[in-house]
Amino acid sequence: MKNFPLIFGGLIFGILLFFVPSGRKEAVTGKNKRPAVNIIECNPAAPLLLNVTSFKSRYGLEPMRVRKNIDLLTQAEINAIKVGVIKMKALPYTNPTSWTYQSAIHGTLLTDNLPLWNSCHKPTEANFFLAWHRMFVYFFERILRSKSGRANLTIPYWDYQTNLVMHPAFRDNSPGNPLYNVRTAAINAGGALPSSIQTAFNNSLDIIPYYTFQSNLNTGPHGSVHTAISGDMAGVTTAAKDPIFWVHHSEIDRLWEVWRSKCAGRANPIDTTWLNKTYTFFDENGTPVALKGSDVVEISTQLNYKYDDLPAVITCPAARPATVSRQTLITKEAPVELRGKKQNTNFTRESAEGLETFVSTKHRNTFNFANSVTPERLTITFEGLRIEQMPEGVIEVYLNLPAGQTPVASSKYFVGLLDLFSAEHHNNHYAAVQNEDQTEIDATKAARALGLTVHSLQNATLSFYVRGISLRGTEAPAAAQISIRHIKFSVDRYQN
Ligand SMILES: [Cu+2]
Repeated sequence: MKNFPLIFGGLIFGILLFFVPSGRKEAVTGKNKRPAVNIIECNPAAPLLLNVTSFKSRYGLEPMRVRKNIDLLTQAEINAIKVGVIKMKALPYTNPTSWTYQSAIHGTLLTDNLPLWNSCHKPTEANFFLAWHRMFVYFFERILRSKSGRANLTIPYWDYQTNLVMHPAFRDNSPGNPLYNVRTAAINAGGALPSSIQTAFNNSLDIIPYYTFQSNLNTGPHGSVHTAISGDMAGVTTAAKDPIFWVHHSEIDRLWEVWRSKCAGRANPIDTTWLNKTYTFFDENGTPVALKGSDVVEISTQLNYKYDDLPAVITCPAARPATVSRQTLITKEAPVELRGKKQNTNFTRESAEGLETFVSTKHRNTFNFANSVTPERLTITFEGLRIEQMPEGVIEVYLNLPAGQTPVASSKYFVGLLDLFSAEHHNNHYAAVQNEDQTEIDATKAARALGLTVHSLQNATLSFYVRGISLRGTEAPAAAQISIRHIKFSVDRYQN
């Protein structure tokens, strides 16, 4: 109860927020030509700051709720989700608990710029990708639950490791099904996502430093699921309109916990910037509420939910996150053009100044890619992505794939997936800004498997392969039209 004045004050400010016209809001709506994403309302004035203690005063003592694998849901549970979605979709879009308002918090093409709209995927806030989406899904789940009338409703997760086919409830196009959306035809016909998505998720979970894990999860498999499903899911400004978005992000949230449960040095951030970062959302009453990074690190004790296949509390021996320094070794300046199904590019005779420094300062021609807390890590950065045609599938990237060899994601040459989700967003909104439209892949696993030396890095080849959706055992045709201005190889060094 000692937080009562804080809560009461927050409530008053929250109420005021809806009656006091915001000058900033007016200034913004007057200029509809400006890209919506540049106007970011992360924090409406004085939201109610929540934490474990104030949760209890506000929402009462809540039971532990369990997020389940979507394939294990009963028909009654699926029906309750449908009821909630129908009710949210029926509300006016200006209501913060409506379907349109909630999806607009992630991103929208509407120009009203109501509080919190377009909060997501700012390039400068990539370090908060997992935390922001954890809060976003959590408060959306509270809203959906209250609309559904089912006391223990949770958002199920789509476990890509056990099933690459979208749940039928989301593909059923009978009139009135609120979970149906227009997507890649082969997906809605029951086709399987490419299995390279499974490999890419697994590779992310192998990465020990938090920010590297998060980045590789975000800009590889997470984004590739978005673009492979396509339709609304392919763009940041529309993604959360597709009901499958929430199931996808429940899985992304679960994978954060799966990663933690693997221990061996994996640990959440401890830097104060991350811990104190505050984001605002709306709860089921339409009240603006805020959480800090430090409020979402233990889901069962802080947010009262767990996943059906994981322990409620994950305990690992204490680990100290490593610090990172990056050295760029090779840059390929010449643009790479992917036109169609596959493309090779090599780095012979490209700019390699960093490489000379690396060799001379370290007196060696090997890398330390050992699988430990503080190895060196190889990152490939793709700058200046331009997408003219999105593939109906994913783009697999291979390192030093021998000529004539069939690209297979389970092979040692597989590096990861080229993320077009965030790049597409930047193309729309940051086209004038250099270096914004970039993505990267952690290539350490392939580098280790290939026994990469400085010399072999200098002669590296990258191969791009467009992989389509697999429908009844046959890969659907898929092609892309993409150009990349620069490709860089960097080595990150970690120190404990
Ligand atoms: Cu997403």
